[in-house]
Amino acid sequence: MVGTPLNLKVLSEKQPPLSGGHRLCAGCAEAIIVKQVLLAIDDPVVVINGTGCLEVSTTIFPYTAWRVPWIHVAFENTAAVASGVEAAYRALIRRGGFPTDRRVVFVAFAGDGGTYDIGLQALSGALERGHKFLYVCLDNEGYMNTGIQRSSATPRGAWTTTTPVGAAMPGKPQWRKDLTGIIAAHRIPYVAQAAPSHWKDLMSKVRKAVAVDGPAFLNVLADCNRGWRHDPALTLEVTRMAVETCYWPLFEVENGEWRLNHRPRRKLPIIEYLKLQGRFAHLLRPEYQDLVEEIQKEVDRRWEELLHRCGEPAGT
Ligand SMILES: Cc1ncc(C[n+]2csc(CCOP(=O)(O)OP(=O)(O)O)c2C)c(N)n1
Repeated sequence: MVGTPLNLKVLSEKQPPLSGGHRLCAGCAEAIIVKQVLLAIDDPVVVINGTGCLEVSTTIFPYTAWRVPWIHVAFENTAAVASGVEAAYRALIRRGGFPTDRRVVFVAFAGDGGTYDIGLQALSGALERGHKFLYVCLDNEGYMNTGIQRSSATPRGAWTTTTPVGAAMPGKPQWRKDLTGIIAAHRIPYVAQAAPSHWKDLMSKVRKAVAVDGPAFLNVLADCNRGWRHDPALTLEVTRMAVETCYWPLFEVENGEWRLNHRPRRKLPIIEYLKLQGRFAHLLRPEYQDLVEEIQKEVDRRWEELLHRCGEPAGT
């Protein structure tokens, strides 16, 4: 992939797209991911940002932390607005009213609430119409900005304020939605799953995503220490454990071809991931051991399915 080399020396010399002084929580993965995504792109960028933590924390009136053009849109229509902006850009070029020496890249950011749930229809439509933009889902597995409510991305067994832990409920009763699989079923040119702990993998995926001629989608695990209940210093450690337990595998689907990007040398048991986070603290108690076993089985089942799709030998 052409462009600035993806090494730390060169990247540290580039100006970050978000200035210091934004109001995202200490240790928030969203700030890390936004920097990784935008620093991977050398062309001019326009950001389309659905409502959520990223938007409210970076643009507290009358200030903004964005150093790139940025548009805020409603919760439900991030992809529809990205389509409109991209279509307007193409129309301007057709009329000869826009310089074409450097192309503009359109990047949409939205949370899992805005993507898995409420913005899914707009996203599906934009992908089917073939607009050329990169959509990044910042998947922190809940509606965090409004106080840690469950979403369809929240994993089974997780505590949230709307899936409490008690006699009636062991945290969220349902399995999480496989959004990356749903997006891959749209047969767009590029779909991938990434994590900020594996920054080079993530940034290489961004490079591929913005190079394709059509829509691209990245689902990125976005640790939220407020909602996941852990020390803010552990963001990347928790994220790495999500990858090493195969809870959050790193893979890509390029023109329909599935490829695994990281195979842990030793697949760790899911409890290693669960025990780092207060939202799963109850699962360490003896009465929830059956649920932990069920979660392990589901992780294994999804991992084996992925290995099969990627043409990899079966796991252990
Ligand atoms: C149509 C609509 N419903 C509800 C809200 C209130 N609201 C604002 S942000 C938010 C949560 C966003 O969750 P998510 O998309 O997962 O992003 P996060 O804040 O977790 O990054 C909600 C429910 C809204 N702004 N618009």
